[in-house]
Amino acid sequence: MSNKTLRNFINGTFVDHSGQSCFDNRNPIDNSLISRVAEASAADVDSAVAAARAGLLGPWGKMSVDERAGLLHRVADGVIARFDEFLAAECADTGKPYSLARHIDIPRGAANFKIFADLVKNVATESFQMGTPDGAGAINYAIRKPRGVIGVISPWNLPLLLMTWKVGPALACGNTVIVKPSEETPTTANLLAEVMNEAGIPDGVYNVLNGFGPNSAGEFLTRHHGVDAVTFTGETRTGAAIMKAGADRVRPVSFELGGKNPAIVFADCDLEKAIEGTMRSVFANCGQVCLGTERVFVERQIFDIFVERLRAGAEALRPGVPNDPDANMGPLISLEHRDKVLSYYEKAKALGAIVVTGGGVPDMPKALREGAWVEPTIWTGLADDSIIMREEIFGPCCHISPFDDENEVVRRANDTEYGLACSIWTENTSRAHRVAGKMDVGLVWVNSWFLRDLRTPFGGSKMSGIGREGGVHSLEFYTELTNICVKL
Ligand code: NAD
Ligand code: 6OD
Repeated sequence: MSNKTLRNFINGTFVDHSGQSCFDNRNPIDNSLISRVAEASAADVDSAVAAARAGLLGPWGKMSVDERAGLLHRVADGVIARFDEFLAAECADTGKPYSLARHIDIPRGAANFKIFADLVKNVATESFQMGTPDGAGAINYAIRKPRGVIGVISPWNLPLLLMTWKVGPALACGNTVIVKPSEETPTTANLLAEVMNEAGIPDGVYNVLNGFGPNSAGEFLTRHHGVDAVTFTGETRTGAAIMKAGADRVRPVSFELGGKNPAIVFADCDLEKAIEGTMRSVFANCGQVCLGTERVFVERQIFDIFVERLRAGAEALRPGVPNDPDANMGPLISLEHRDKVLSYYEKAKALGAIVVTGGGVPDMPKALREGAWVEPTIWTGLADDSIIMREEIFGPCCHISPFDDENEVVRRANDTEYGLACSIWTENTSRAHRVAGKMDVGLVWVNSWFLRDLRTPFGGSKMSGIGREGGVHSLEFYTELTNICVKL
């Protein structure tokens, strides 16, 4: 039993948690206790907001862009210097394989600071000359200012990566932040607080509040009048609650929400690449990636071989603990989330799906039986309007349907309330561009998946989000533009 307690981090200090209510942080591989976590009260939220507001006026607010960027490089270097600690913490909180977190979560957690620090140094603002009746003219130029205190609410699936994806640009633009990590995965936000202090980030610039959503730190933060903007990644219905919380003060929000992403596999694809990519897009991180594929459409000529190859791939996946070099699949995030995923597995059966593989809980060694393990699962045979095809499941599963022509598959793939991502597999370049342009989503990958250039716009349409972040689009959200018009 662990006796470690994670504390809230306010104004550069881990605050005393005596007398505070604490909750358990459990490891999903076996449900063992990792740590206790001090839940932030409304008074802690007030203190964090006061610290973050003061932080805007302190040394942070007076630094040049170069000075701030230099400090953010030190933060990135500090994460890399403590790589193994971040890796162990992230894998304990999530159960994900070291092999995955080593290549994605931790390096991206560091890169998010460097990329945006460099970006802000190199983006010009706009300027327009205009004529005036007296002939003298005028000049307009726009300047960017930080928005102020940014509330960052993040999820559990890629905790460090998705939190720093917001914190990196927010700080690069000169804001201060209050992070509310997911209650399921609080550890790396806490470790990052130590790195912030080691790097010399001034007090009040980075604050961390632990807790839940409704009637807890999440809601207290998003309702707080001292917060100038909220950036959120998580479920669509949570986004709706956060939007309502900020509505009376018309506060800006940036939302990265759920998805029900299609993959479209044409008969002229490179089958090896399509199978490899779809294996990743369906099963990576135990299917808990917002960009992941849950609806696969395969052209009828290759339907049977594709289903057979994906089945073989799914059955070759090896569930196991994060540091097992032979394992390539972890558990779901929690027993509660497993109940949700298993309820869809049952619904699929009840609807008459053909269960190509999986559909239940794997037989794990005794020591891991209390963990949130679930089988990778593939279905065929369901209608496009079935619940399995419409609702985000967020588990290692997909439904595969055949299609006969391009227009038909575009219509069916777009027939969803979500609009986050799509993968298209074809060797026909014209078709790739044609179909890509018709997809009602924020992100299309052709012959790949989750290939990320951080300078590009990222986000979803329809119920998958509001706004875009990445590159200059992050600057649009994390800064306020003032146009100055000078009459000559
Ligand atoms: P979630 O919405 O349950 O929780 C996300 C965060 O919001 C947590 O920190 C939680 O405590 C907080 N929260 C919950 N209710 C709140 C409230 N009323 N007010 C303020 N904060 C509140 O999401 P999750 O289960 O952690 O993550 C999985 C979901 O996130 C999936 O739907 C997935 O698609 C989505 N997601 C989207 C993206 C994207 O980029 N579009 C990326 C990752 C995850
Ligand atoms: O790569 C990113 O920047 C990003 N936001 C990824 C989101 C993954 C969702 O689970």
